[in-house]
Amino acid sequence: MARKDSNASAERPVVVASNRLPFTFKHTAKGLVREPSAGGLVSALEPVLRKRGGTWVGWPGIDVWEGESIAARGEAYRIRPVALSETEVQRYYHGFSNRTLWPLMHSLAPQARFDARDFVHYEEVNKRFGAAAAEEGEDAGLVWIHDYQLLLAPAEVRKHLPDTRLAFFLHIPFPPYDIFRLLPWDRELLRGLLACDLIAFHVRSYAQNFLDCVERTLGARVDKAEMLVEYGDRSTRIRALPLGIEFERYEALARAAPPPQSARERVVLGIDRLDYTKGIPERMLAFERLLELHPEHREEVILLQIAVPSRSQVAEYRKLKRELDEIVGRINGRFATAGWSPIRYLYRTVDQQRLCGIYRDADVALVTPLRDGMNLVAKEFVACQVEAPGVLVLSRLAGAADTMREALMVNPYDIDGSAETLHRALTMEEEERASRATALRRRERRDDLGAWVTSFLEEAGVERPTLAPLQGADFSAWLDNFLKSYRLALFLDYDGTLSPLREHPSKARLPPRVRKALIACAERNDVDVSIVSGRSLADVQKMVGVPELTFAGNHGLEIDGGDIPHFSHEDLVHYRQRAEALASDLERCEVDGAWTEHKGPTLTYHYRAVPENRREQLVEDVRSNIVLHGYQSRDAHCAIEARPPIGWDKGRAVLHILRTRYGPAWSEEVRVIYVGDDQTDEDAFRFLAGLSTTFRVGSADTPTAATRRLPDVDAVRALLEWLAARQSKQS
Ligand code: ADQ
Repeated sequence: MARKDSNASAERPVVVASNRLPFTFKHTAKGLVREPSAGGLVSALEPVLRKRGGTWVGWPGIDVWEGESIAARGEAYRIRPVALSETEVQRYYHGFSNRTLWPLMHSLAPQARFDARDFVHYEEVNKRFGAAAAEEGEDAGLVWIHDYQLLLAPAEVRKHLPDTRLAFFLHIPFPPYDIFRLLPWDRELLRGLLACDLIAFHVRSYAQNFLDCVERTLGARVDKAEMLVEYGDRSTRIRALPLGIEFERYEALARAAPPPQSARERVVLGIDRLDYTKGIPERMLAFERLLELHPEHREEVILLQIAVPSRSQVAEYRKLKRELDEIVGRINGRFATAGWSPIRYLYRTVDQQRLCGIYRDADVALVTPLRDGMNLVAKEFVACQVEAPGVLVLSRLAGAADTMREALMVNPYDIDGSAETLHRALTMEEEERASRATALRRRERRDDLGAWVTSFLEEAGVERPTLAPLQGADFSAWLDNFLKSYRLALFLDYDGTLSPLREHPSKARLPPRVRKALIACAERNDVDVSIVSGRSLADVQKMVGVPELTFAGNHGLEIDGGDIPHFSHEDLVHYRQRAEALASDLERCEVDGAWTEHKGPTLTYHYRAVPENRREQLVEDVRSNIVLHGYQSRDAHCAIEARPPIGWDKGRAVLHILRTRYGPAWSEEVRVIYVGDDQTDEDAFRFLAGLSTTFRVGSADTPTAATRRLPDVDAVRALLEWLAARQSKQS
């Protein structure tokens, strides 16, 4: 059993962030009235917040407050409203959340709309949610973010709170890779989530889809057996934690509900938000088919469909409403008799007490979503079976089908099959009904909402996950097929890649084991090693100390080594003098802890040892000085590079080496691997995309064009050792 972590102590406050606050607000004659939301999740999380203290961050639904968090009246926790502008409601909420993510995550791709303007607002609002949660979460033991509206918020929280425990629960399905990759922003969303320590889904197949997506889309390292992901320097635990309901409350409400008014007809029940994922038209068609195939049910059975109005601002929902009105009219017109109409359709919400009575008295619950994260209606129906047991007919495409095995399963797209299953449910003997209901009820009572909260908090509280260190098998899986028996051109950055970053560049010595692995690679007759660095050529040659390699210094402006003629970019001559003038200006900007590194045509201003609060102004001054001298400034790790505005970078330097050494058809001769940790390596990653395998080392915070990430210098060493020892057909 993994150990608990003190950072995530059960005593410390919790911050919950969800799209909506746990209240609804109404403007009335008496002013603003606040009513608690009835949702099950709210009742499950409130006790945790009351016990541990903390804050609920969310959108109040209407324009209530700006900014400041306020204590919720009568509550032991605070609420922090996040205000949304009208445009944000349209684009973040109705747009990206409900028109893009909702259909796509439910694998209903043709319904999804992709609009970059929606995504811009989604990003913006997520940042605001993340920043608010981080502000509230400074002393928190856990920040817990909910659902698809906030997929990017974790990355923002992580920026501000690098050590706080951060967990996420997705209430809807996570689709297979082939669907998720339709999203133009798939990488961004996955990266946003991977800032978490724990990401939980309702069922295992969603967790597996997610693992598959991060592996194939981001090149993250995945341990499928342990359900762990490593992405750069961060690891995330992935879990399936099926949500439960407040079983005993539903059961008690069902017992207390008034008896049915008349027992004239048997009832097949459908209860949903009016949503195209819920398969309501399919359900009605299956009921129609039942009446065709088994006329004995005519005038005996009705379909009672109660649909809560939902998202009527989205066109697809209004279309569905019209479609249902039409289907109900047609079926009722076709079968109704003087005293009986087959479908009773109510377009409204029903209070919980009444709802539980309806659940109790129904003979069959027909739950037929085309896709559903979990589906709580199935569970609520089961909890309310306190008298003659009814039968649950459940779509195999609902998350609930994973555990509610005793239900009669249907494929909602198979109308005939659903009709036959419905017939079976309506004609099932009491003994079988009772056996199935007992088993279902036992499980839902045990795995109720409280049990879910407990297991989520337990999973969120265990020590940060770590994957086993990278091994030969990982590299084999990634590279065997790529390398085959080709010659390998291996390009490596120096600082932060081969050698850990240090306060001062002169201290960044090459670790002896890395040098040994480098030499072993270079000694192979099918590997050519090049070091590509921002240091000056002489400096990087000295630091590496393996003269037989090829070196590209000053981001490739100077190249030397091996069989390649010495290269110095022809435009450099124009910049020697200017570099000196810039150097003396930069030296004038030096404050305590800052210094300027002279690298011939380029310069680097280092500020690693400058206190955080002095950096912003300093960086601005340095940048404008660089630009004044006609140089380009580029951010590096606690440093600013000044480079002459020559159209040359690490990518072009790599191309120069490849063409010079192997000729214009180099891509047919060699396989290329490039490993780097820096923003300047991104030039090479972009240039080599599709032509090579590239690795970005270190923090997962910055986006990368690299194929994969490696956590640190040790992982780079492991890669070099594997490359050196690899069996190649040639050798
Ligand atoms: P929803 O899509 O909203 O939730 P569901 O799980 O079925 O779907 O929950 C619906 C809730 O609304 C139930 O509690 C139900 O009682 C209530 N409800 C439905 N119709 C009603 C009516 N006419 N009157 C009153 N109440 C009504 C999302 C995901 C689900 C996931 C939940 C929780 O889509 O798959 O199960 O979150 O994670």
